[in-house]
Amino acid sequence: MNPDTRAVSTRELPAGTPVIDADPFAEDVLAAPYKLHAEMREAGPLVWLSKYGIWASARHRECADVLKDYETFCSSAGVGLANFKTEPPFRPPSLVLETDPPEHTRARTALARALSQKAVTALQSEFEAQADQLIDRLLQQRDIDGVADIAIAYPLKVFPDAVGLNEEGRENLLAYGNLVFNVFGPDNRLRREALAISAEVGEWIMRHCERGALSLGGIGDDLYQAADQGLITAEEAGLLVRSLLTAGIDTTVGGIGNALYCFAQHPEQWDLLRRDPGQAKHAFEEVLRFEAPVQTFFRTSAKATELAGTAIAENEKILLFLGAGNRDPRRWPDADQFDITRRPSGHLAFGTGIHRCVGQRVAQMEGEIILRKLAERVERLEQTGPAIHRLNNTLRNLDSLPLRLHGA
Ligand code: 8QM
Repeated sequence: MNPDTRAVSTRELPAGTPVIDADPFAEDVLAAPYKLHAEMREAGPLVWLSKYGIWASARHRECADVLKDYETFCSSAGVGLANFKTEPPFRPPSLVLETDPPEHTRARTALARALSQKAVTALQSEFEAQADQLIDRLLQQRDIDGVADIAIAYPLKVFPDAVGLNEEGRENLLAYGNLVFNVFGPDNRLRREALAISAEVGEWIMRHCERGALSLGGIGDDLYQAADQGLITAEEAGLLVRSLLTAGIDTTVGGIGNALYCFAQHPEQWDLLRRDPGQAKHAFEEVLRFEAPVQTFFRTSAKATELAGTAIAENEKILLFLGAGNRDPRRWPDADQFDITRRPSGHLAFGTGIHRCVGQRVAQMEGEIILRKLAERVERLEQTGPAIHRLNNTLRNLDSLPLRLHGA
Protein backbone atom coordinates (compact mmCIF):
# COMPACT_ATOMS: atom_id res chain seq x y z
CA MET A 1 0.00 0.00 0.00
CA ASN A 2 1.22 3.47 -0.78
CA PRO A 3 1.48 5.10 2.66
CA ASP A 4 0.87 8.66 1.47
CA THR A 5 -2.42 7.93 -0.23
CA ARG A 6 -3.64 5.34 2.24
CA ALA A 7 -7.28 6.02 2.92
CA VAL A 8 -8.05 7.19 6.41
CA SER A 9 -8.23 3.92 8.20
CA THR A 10 -11.66 2.54 8.74
CA ARG A 11 -10.43 0.95 11.92
CA GLU A 12 -12.82 1.63 14.76
CA LEU A 13 -11.01 3.63 17.37
CA PRO A 14 -11.57 3.17 21.08
CA ALA A 15 -13.95 5.82 22.41
CA GLY A 16 -12.20 9.01 23.40
CA THR A 17 -9.07 8.43 21.29
CA PRO A 18 -7.53 11.79 20.38
CA VAL A 19 -7.35 12.07 16.59
CA ILE A 20 -4.73 14.26 14.92
CA ASP A 21 -5.40 15.09 11.28
CA ALA A 22 -2.24 17.13 10.70
CA ASP A 23 0.62 15.52 8.78
CA PRO A 24 3.80 15.47 10.90
CA PHE A 25 5.80 14.79 7.71
CA ALA A 26 4.46 17.82 5.82
CA GLU A 27 7.35 20.05 4.83
CA ASP A 28 6.19 23.07 6.82
CA VAL A 29 5.88 20.87 9.92
CA LEU A 30 9.34 19.34 9.42
CA ALA A 31 10.75 22.87 9.19
CA ALA A 32 9.11 23.90 12.50
CA PRO A 33 7.82 20.81 14.29
CA TYR A 34 7.46 21.90 17.89
CA LYS A 35 3.99 23.43 17.70
CA LEU A 36 2.43 20.23 16.40
CA HIS A 37 4.51 18.27 18.91
CA ALA A 38 2.96 20.26 21.75
CA GLU A 39 -0.53 19.73 20.33
CA MET A 40 -0.04 15.99 20.12
CA ARG A 41 1.51 15.84 23.59
CA GLU A 42 -1.39 17.74 25.11
CA ALA A 43 -4.02 15.76 23.18
CA GLY A 44 -3.13 12.64 25.15
CA PRO A 45 -0.53 9.99 25.90
CA LEU A 46 -1.42 8.17 22.69
CA VAL A 47 -2.98 9.76 19.60
CA TRP A 48 -4.27 8.46 16.29
CA LEU A 49 -2.73 9.99 13.15
CA SER A 50 -5.62 9.86 10.71
CA LYS A 51 -3.51 10.65 7.64
CA TYR A 52 -1.53 7.44 8.06
CA GLY A 53 -3.88 5.30 10.13
CA ILE A 54 -1.27 4.76 12.85
CA TRP A 55 -0.74 5.41 16.54
CA ALA A 56 1.69 7.98 17.85
CA SER A 57 3.02 9.29 21.12
CA ALA A 58 4.71 12.62 21.77
CA ARG A 59 5.10 12.11 25.54
CA HIS A 60 8.29 11.12 27.28
CA ARG A 61 6.86 8.32 29.40
CA GLU A 62 5.01 6.48 26.65
CA CYS A 63 7.89 6.85 24.18
CA ALA A 64 10.26 5.36 26.75
CA ASP A 65 7.80 2.61 27.74
CA VAL A 66 7.36 1.52 24.13
CA LEU A 67 11.11 1.55 23.43
CA LYS A 68 11.78 -0.55 26.52
CA ASP A 69 9.12 -3.16 25.72
CA TYR A 70 10.83 -4.65 22.67
CA GLU A 71 8.80 -7.86 22.86
CA THR A 72 5.48 -6.07 22.44
CA PHE A 73 6.74 -3.30 20.18
CA CYS A 74 9.12 -4.93 17.75
CA SER A 75 11.66 -3.56 15.30
CA SER A 76 11.76 -6.47 12.87
CA ALA A 77 8.76 -5.11 10.93
CA GLY A 78 10.84 -1.99 10.27
CA VAL A 79 11.32 1.21 12.26
CA GLY A 80 9.86 3.42 9.55
CA LEU A 81 6.26 3.69 8.37
CA ALA A 82 6.65 0.78 5.95
CA ASN A 83 5.66 -2.55 7.47
CA PHE A 84 8.19 -5.13 6.29
CA LYS A 85 5.57 -7.85 6.66
CA THR A 86 3.60 -6.35 3.79
CA GLU A 87 6.07 -4.06 2.00
CA PRO A 88 9.51 -5.35 1.05
CA PRO A 89 12.32 -3.22 2.55
CA PHE A 90 14.23 -1.02 0.08
CA ARG A 91 17.55 -2.52 1.23
CA PRO A 92 18.48 -5.70 3.11
CA PRO A 93 17.35 -4.91 6.68
CA SER A 94 19.92 -3.74 9.21
CA LEU A 95 21.08 -6.58 11.47
CA VAL A 96 20.71 -4.36 14.54
CA LEU A 97 18.17 -1.64 13.83
CA GLU A 98 15.57 -3.77 12.11
CA THR A 99 15.76 -6.99 14.13
CA ASP A 100 14.55 -8.35 17.47
CA PRO A 101 16.22 -10.75 19.88
CA PRO A 102 17.63 -13.32 19.52
CA GLU A 103 18.95 -12.21 16.08
CA HIS A 104 19.57 -8.70 17.36
CA THR A 105 21.69 -9.81 20.29
CA ARG A 106 24.64 -11.32 18.42
CA ALA A 107 24.95 -8.43 15.97
CA ARG A 108 24.64 -5.92 18.77
CA THR A 109 27.34 -7.69 20.77
CA ALA A 110 29.77 -7.49 17.85
CA LEU A 111 29.08 -3.77 17.41
CA ALA A 112 29.26 -3.08 21.15
CA ARG A 113 32.72 -4.65 21.25
CA ALA A 114 33.95 -2.63 18.30
CA LEU A 115 32.57 0.54 19.93
CA SER A 116 33.54 -0.23 23.53
CA GLN A 117 34.70 2.42 25.97
CA LYS A 118 38.25 1.19 25.48
CA ALA A 119 38.02 1.43 21.68
CA VAL A 120 36.51 4.91 21.87
CA THR A 121 39.06 6.19 24.39
CA ALA A 122 41.80 5.07 21.99
CA LEU A 123 40.38 7.51 19.44
CA GLN A 124 40.31 10.52 21.72
CA SER A 125 43.72 12.10 21.08
CA GLU A 126 43.29 11.92 17.31
CA PHE A 127 39.77 13.43 17.55
CA GLU A 128 41.22 16.25 19.67
CA ALA A 129 44.10 16.90 17.26
CA GLN A 130 41.66 17.08 14.33
CA ALA A 131 39.44 19.53 16.19
CA ASP A 132 42.46 21.74 16.98
CA GLN A 133 43.58 21.76 13.36
CA LEU A 134 40.10 22.56 12.11
CA ILE A 135 39.62 25.42 14.55
CA ASP A 136 43.06 26.86 13.70
CA ARG A 137 41.97 27.11 10.09
CA LEU A 138 38.52 28.47 10.82
CA LEU A 139 39.80 31.22 13.11
CA GLN A 140 41.90 32.46 10.18
CA GLN A 141 38.88 32.34 7.93
CA ARG A 142 36.57 34.05 10.48
CA ASP A 143 33.45 33.99 8.27
CA ILE A 144 32.34 30.41 7.93
CA ASP A 145 29.35 28.19 7.40
CA GLY A 146 28.80 26.35 10.66
CA VAL A 147 27.28 23.40 8.86
CA ALA A 148 29.74 22.83 5.98
CA ASP A 149 32.85 23.95 7.83
CA ILE A 150 32.27 22.39 11.27
CA ALA A 151 29.15 20.20 11.55
CA ILE A 152 29.98 18.29 8.36
CA ALA A 153 33.75 18.77 8.10
CA TYR A 154 34.57 17.41 11.55
CA PRO A 155 32.52 14.18 11.74
CA LEU A 156 33.18 13.43 8.07
CA LYS A 157 36.91 13.52 8.82
CA VAL A 158 37.17 11.77 12.17
CA PHE A 159 34.50 9.07 12.00
CA PRO A 160 35.24 7.49 8.59
CA ASP A 161 38.95 7.70 9.53
CA ALA A 162 38.12 5.72 12.69
CA VAL A 163 36.10 3.17 10.73
CA GLY A 164 39.02 2.80 8.30
CA LEU A 165 37.73 4.32 5.05
CA ASN A 166 39.96 6.25 2.71
CA GLU A 167 39.17 9.87 1.87
CA GLU A 168 37.70 9.39 -1.59
CA GLY A 169 33.98 9.98 -2.17
CA ARG A 170 32.94 10.68 1.39
CA GLU A 171 30.09 12.89 0.20
CA ASN A 172 28.36 9.60 -0.61
CA LEU A 173 28.13 8.94 3.14
CA LEU A 174 26.05 12.09 3.60
CA ALA A 175 23.86 11.26 0.64
CA TYR A 176 23.30 7.73 1.91
CA GLY A 177 22.41 8.79 5.44
CA ASN A 178 20.08 11.44 4.12
CA LEU A 179 18.39 8.84 1.95
CA VAL A 180 18.00 6.13 4.60
CA PHE A 181 16.50 8.57 7.10
CA ASN A 182 14.09 9.90 4.48
CA VAL A 183 12.98 6.38 3.57
CA PHE A 184 11.76 5.79 7.15
CA GLY A 185 9.03 8.34 6.39
CA PRO A 186 5.85 8.16 4.31
CA ASP A 187 5.70 8.19 0.52
CA ASN A 188 6.18 11.94 0.13
CA ARG A 189 8.49 14.03 -2.05
CA LEU A 190 11.45 13.59 0.30
CA ARG A 191 11.12 9.82 0.31
CA ARG A 192 10.62 9.52 -3.44
CA GLU A 193 13.66 11.70 -4.17
CA ALA A 194 15.70 9.60 -1.77
CA LEU A 195 14.68 6.33 -3.40
CA ALA A 196 15.53 7.74 -6.83
CA ILE A 197 19.24 7.86 -5.93
CA SER A 198 19.31 4.79 -3.71
CA ALA A 199 20.69 2.30 -6.26
CA GLU A 200 23.76 4.35 -7.09
CA VAL A 201 24.61 5.52 -3.58
CA GLY A 202 23.75 2.13 -2.08
CA GLU A 203 26.17 0.47 -4.45
CA TRP A 204 28.98 2.85 -3.39
CA ILE A 205 28.24 2.16 0.27
CA MET A 206 28.23 -1.63 -0.13
CA ARG A 207 31.58 -1.52 -1.93
CA HIS A 208 33.05 0.45 0.96
CA CYS A 209 31.77 -2.04 3.51
CA GLU A 210 33.97 -4.78 2.08
CA ARG A 211 36.98 -5.93 4.01
CA GLY A 212 39.37 -4.79 1.30
CA ALA A 213 38.06 -1.22 1.55
CA LEU A 214 38.87 -0.94 5.26
CA SER A 215 42.26 -0.24 6.79
CA LEU A 216 43.66 -2.59 9.41
CA GLY A 217 43.05 -1.60 13.03
CA GLY A 218 39.92 0.46 12.36
CA ILE A 219 36.43 -0.15 13.74
CA GLY A 220 35.39 -1.75 10.45
CA ASP A 221 38.32 -4.16 10.55
CA ASP A 222 37.38 -4.98 14.13
CA LEU A 223 34.01 -6.26 12.93
CA TYR A 224 35.72 -8.48 10.36
CA GLN A 225 37.93 -9.79 13.17
CA ALA A 226 34.78 -10.71 15.08
CA ALA A 227 33.90 -12.70 11.96
CA ASP A 228 37.33 -14.38 12.01
CA GLN A 229 36.60 -15.39 15.59
CA GLY A 230 33.25 -16.85 14.61
CA LEU A 231 30.93 -14.46 16.48
CA ILE A 232 29.37 -13.32 13.19
CA THR A 233 29.84 -14.21 9.53
CA ALA A 234 31.91 -12.10 7.14
CA GLU A 235 28.72 -11.15 5.33
CA GLU A 236 27.23 -9.95 8.61
CA ALA A 237 30.38 -7.96 9.33
CA GLY A 238 29.86 -6.12 6.04
CA LEU A 239 26.28 -5.28 6.94
CA LEU A 240 27.38 -4.05 10.37
CA VAL A 241 29.93 -1.76 8.72
CA ARG A 242 26.97 -0.48 6.72
CA SER A 243 25.21 0.26 10.03
CA LEU A 244 28.20 2.31 11.18
CA LEU A 245 28.18 4.29 7.96
CA THR A 246 24.41 4.81 8.01
CA ALA A 247 23.94 5.73 11.64
CA GLY A 248 27.26 7.41 12.37
CA ILE A 249 27.43 10.41 10.05
CA ASP A 250 24.23 12.40 9.52
CA THR A 251 23.32 11.99 13.17
CA THR A 252 26.54 13.51 14.48
CA VAL A 253 26.47 16.15 11.74
CA GLY A 254 23.00 16.99 13.05
CA GLY A 255 24.09 17.03 16.67
CA ILE A 256 27.03 19.36 16.07
CA GLY A 257 25.10 21.61 13.68
CA ASN A 258 22.21 21.84 16.13
CA ALA A 259 24.70 22.67 18.89
CA LEU A 260 26.09 25.61 16.92
CA TYR A 261 22.54 26.73 16.17
CA CYS A 262 21.52 26.55 19.85
CA PHE A 263 24.54 28.55 20.97
CA ALA A 264 24.27 31.10 18.16
CA GLN A 265 20.65 31.63 19.19
CA HIS A 266 21.44 31.70 22.94
CA PRO A 267 24.66 33.72 23.38
CA GLU A 268 24.22 33.80 27.16
CA GLN A 269 24.52 30.01 27.14
CA TRP A 270 27.73 30.31 25.11
CA ASP A 271 29.05 32.70 27.75
CA LEU A 272 28.22 30.10 30.42
CA LEU A 273 30.07 27.39 28.52
CA ARG A 274 33.04 29.71 27.93
CA ARG A 275 33.34 30.23 31.65
CA ASP A 276 33.64 26.47 32.15
CA PRO A 277 34.44 24.55 28.94
CA GLY A 278 34.58 21.43 31.09
CA GLN A 279 30.77 21.52 30.92
CA ALA A 280 30.88 20.72 27.21
CA LYS A 281 29.78 17.11 27.75
CA HIS A 282 26.63 18.15 29.62
CA ALA A 283 26.03 21.01 27.21
CA PHE A 284 26.06 18.62 24.26
CA GLU A 285 23.48 16.39 25.99
CA GLU A 286 21.24 19.43 26.48
CA VAL A 287 21.56 20.16 22.75
CA LEU A 288 20.48 16.58 22.01
CA ARG A 289 17.50 16.94 24.33
CA PHE A 290 16.50 20.31 22.92
CA GLU A 291 17.11 19.68 19.20
CA ALA A 292 17.26 15.91 18.80
CA PRO A 293 18.93 14.99 15.48
CA VAL A 294 16.81 11.81 15.27
CA GLN A 295 13.29 13.12 15.78
CA THR A 296 11.19 10.01 15.24
CA PHE A 297 11.18 6.26 15.06
CA PHE A 298 8.40 3.71 14.61
CA ARG A 299 7.71 0.39 16.24
CA THR A 300 5.16 -2.30 15.30
CA SER A 301 2.96 -4.14 17.79
CA ALA A 302 3.94 -7.82 17.77
CA LYS A 303 0.74 -8.72 19.64
CA ALA A 304 -2.44 -7.09 20.85
CA THR A 305 -1.66 -4.90 23.81
CA GLU A 306 -2.64 -1.83 25.76
CA LEU A 307 -0.80 1.46 26.11
CA ALA A 308 -1.88 4.28 28.40
CA GLY A 309 -5.26 2.56 28.74
CA THR A 310 -5.85 2.26 24.97
CA ALA A 311 -6.14 -1.08 23.20
CA ILE A 312 -3.68 -1.58 20.35
CA ALA A 313 -4.22 -4.45 17.93
CA GLU A 314 -1.51 -6.75 16.62
CA ASN A 315 0.62 -5.48 13.73
CA GLU A 316 -0.09 -1.77 14.11
CA LYS A 317 2.51 0.93 13.62
CA ILE A 318 3.26 3.37 16.40
CA LEU A 319 5.25 6.52 15.75
CA LEU A 320 7.38 7.79 18.62
CA PHE A 321 8.20 11.50 18.67
CA LEU A 322 11.50 11.37 20.54
CA GLY A 323 12.17 15.06 20.01
CA ALA A 324 8.75 15.87 21.46
CA GLY A 325 9.26 13.55 24.43
CA ASN A 326 12.48 15.47 25.04
CA ARG A 327 10.42 18.62 25.52
CA ASP A 328 7.68 17.07 27.64
CA PRO A 329 6.91 19.42 30.55
CA ARG A 330 5.83 16.34 32.55
CA ARG A 331 9.47 15.29 32.50
CA TRP A 332 11.45 18.57 32.47
CA PRO A 333 10.78 21.96 34.01
CA ASP A 334 10.85 24.74 31.37
CA ALA A 335 11.23 22.04 28.76
CA ASP A 336 11.24 24.54 25.87
CA GLN A 337 14.21 26.37 27.39
CA PHE A 338 17.73 25.60 26.19
CA ASP A 339 19.67 25.54 29.46
CA ILE A 340 23.09 23.92 29.71
CA THR A 341 23.01 24.03 33.50
CA ARG A 342 20.27 21.41 33.68
CA ARG A 343 21.05 17.70 33.78
CA PRO A 344 19.24 16.35 30.74
CA SER A 345 19.94 12.65 31.34
CA GLY A 346 16.95 10.56 30.36
CA HIS A 347 16.49 12.37 27.06
CA LEU A 348 15.48 10.11 24.18
CA ALA A 349 17.82 11.37 21.47
CA PHE A 350 19.81 8.11 21.65
CA GLY A 351 16.68 6.03 22.18
CA THR A 352 16.45 3.70 25.16
CA GLY A 353 16.18 -0.02 25.82
CA ILE A 354 17.99 -2.71 23.85
CA HIS A 355 18.31 -0.58 20.70
CA ARG A 356 19.79 2.45 22.47
CA CYS A 357 22.47 3.94 20.24
CA VAL A 358 25.45 1.61 20.32
CA GLY A 359 27.74 4.37 19.02
CA GLN A 360 26.69 6.99 21.51
CA ARG A 361 30.13 7.22 23.12
CA VAL A 362 31.67 8.17 19.78
CA ALA A 363 28.95 10.74 19.13
CA GLN A 364 29.29 12.17 22.63
CA MET A 365 33.04 12.40 22.26
CA GLU A 366 32.78 14.23 18.94
CA GLY A 367 30.27 16.71 20.38
CA GLU A 368 32.16 17.20 23.61
CA ILE A 369 35.52 17.78 21.93
CA ILE A 370 34.31 20.22 19.32
CA LEU A 371 32.26 22.23 21.84
CA ARG A 372 35.01 22.28 24.47
CA LYS A 373 37.66 23.42 22.04
CA LEU A 374 35.43 26.04 20.45
CA ALA A 375 34.48 27.32 23.90
CA GLU A 376 38.16 27.63 24.80
CA ARG A 377 39.04 29.57 21.69
CA VAL A 378 35.96 31.41 20.38
CA GLU A 379 34.59 34.29 22.37
CA ARG A 380 31.53 34.77 20.28
CA LEU A 381 29.61 32.79 17.65
CA GLU A 382 27.93 35.55 15.69
CA GLN A 383 25.17 34.40 13.38
CA THR A 384 25.49 36.46 10.20
CA GLY A 385 22.58 35.08 8.18
CA PRO A 386 19.52 32.88 8.41
CA ALA A 387 19.79 29.31 9.60
CA ILE A 388 18.32 27.02 6.96
CA HIS A 389 17.04 23.59 7.90
CA ARG A 390 17.54 20.58 5.66
CA LEU A 391 14.18 18.87 5.63
CA ASN A 392 14.25 15.15 6.28
CA ASN A 393 11.53 12.68 7.28
CA THR A 394 13.50 11.62 10.37
CA LEU A 395 16.33 14.03 11.03
CA ARG A 396 16.40 17.54 12.38
CA ASN A 397 19.41 18.92 10.62
CA LEU A 398 20.67 22.23 9.30
CA ASP A 399 21.68 22.93 5.73
CA SER A 400 23.49 26.15 6.47
CA LEU A 401 24.35 28.42 9.39
CA PRO A 402 26.42 31.49 8.47
CA LEU A 403 28.72 32.39 11.36
CA ARG A 404 31.48 34.83 12.19
CA LEU A 405 33.92 33.43 14.71
CA HIS A 406 35.32 35.99 17.13
CA GLY A 407 38.58 34.55 18.48
CA ALA A 408 39.18 34.72 22.21
C1 8QM B 1 19.60 5.49 13.28
O1 8QM B 1 21.55 0.79 9.49
C2 8QM B 1 21.50 0.78 10.71
O2 8QM B 1 21.81 -0.19 11.40
C3 8QM B 1 21.03 2.02 11.40
C4 8QM B 1 20.53 3.08 10.66
C5 8QM B 1 20.06 4.22 11.29
C6 8QM B 1 20.10 4.29 12.66
C7 8QM B 1 20.59 3.24 13.41
C8 8QM B 1 21.05 2.10 12.77
C9 8QM B 1 19.39 5.74 14.67
C10 8QM B 1 20.52 6.41 14.02
